[in-house]
Amino acid sequence: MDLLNELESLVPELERGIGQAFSLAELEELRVTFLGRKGRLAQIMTRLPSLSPEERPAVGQKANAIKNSLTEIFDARKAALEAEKEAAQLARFDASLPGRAPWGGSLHPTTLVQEEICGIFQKLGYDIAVGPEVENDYYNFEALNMPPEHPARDMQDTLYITEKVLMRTHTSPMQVRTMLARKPPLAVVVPGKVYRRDSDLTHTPMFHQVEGLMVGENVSFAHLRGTLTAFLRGVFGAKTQVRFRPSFFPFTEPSAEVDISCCMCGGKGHHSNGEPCRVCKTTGWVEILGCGMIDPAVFEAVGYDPKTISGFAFGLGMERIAMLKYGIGDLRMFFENDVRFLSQFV
Ligand code: 2U9
Repeated sequence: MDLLNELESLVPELERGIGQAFSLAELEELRVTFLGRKGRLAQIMTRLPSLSPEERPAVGQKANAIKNSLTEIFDARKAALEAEKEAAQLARFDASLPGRAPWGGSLHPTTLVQEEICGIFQKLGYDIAVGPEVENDYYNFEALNMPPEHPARDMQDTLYITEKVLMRTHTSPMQVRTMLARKPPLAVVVPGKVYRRDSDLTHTPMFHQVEGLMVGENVSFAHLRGTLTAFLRGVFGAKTQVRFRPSFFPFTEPSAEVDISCCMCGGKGHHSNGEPCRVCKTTGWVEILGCGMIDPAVFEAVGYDPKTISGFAFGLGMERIAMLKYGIGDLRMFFENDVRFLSQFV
């Protein structure tokens, strides 16, 4: 019987074809040729009606068996080809290679300096306070012994919002707020952003300050010197030399500016190869902060009695500290957020 023979011949034919199918795509082509809707098996089955009713059941059963055989052969080859493909991929995979580390973030140098400075003062018993960047004229100037028309207001070119509302030019207004809210003795440091109408290679309209004050009975200039010397040695190393020069600020009297021995050349003014030090301009010293004894007029503004209460205050720019500590030569680096720069601080 022709149909039965034809059906049976499909199995060896597929086996021959499969022996030459080396890819999953070729295998799929074969599957369509043999088992597809218009494939070899389907075509043979279209002739089933030409058989006599007695012959049909046997041919039908045979067709089913052949279909199962074809499917089995096909599935086995498919599994083998897939296993080969995976083995080839694994052969290219080197499990001994180091893994790709996930990209880690890092803290901005200003943040690092802020955390270090605040940490040192916290250990000395100071509280941390933060306040508004948009301030009233009163807290930023008037309470700090700078009445309207005071020439000291020209020292800081201010970003005004209205006549009486401005971007704070220092963090001092928060210290005024703290003194108004509390009674002495108190010791606080105030870190944060400050704003000035100033923009060139060494000045940005926004920068970061930390200011601090200690207020109580019998707080003296000796306490100021001891505190700031310990603080600066904490940041720049125990061998750091510290010197105080007379200066002027409207809110402190007497006032001083503080220099440290240059951390780039070790205070020598020159590097070991004889090159002149650019950071201290060969002087061996760099200016690092301003300070002084709080002016009696400031105590009066916050309702403290300057006859029984005294205190010291200091202020510094954090970008400047970070530049000296990390040897950063250009202030603009702090504000560009270039990841190649930022990722160096871990
Ligand atoms: C109150 C009273 C006094 C804070 C002080 C300085 C000296 C000072 C500058 C350093 C570099 C600002 O960032 S900078 O440009 N600051 O020199 N600051 S005394 O004195 C105060 C603060 C608050 C109530």
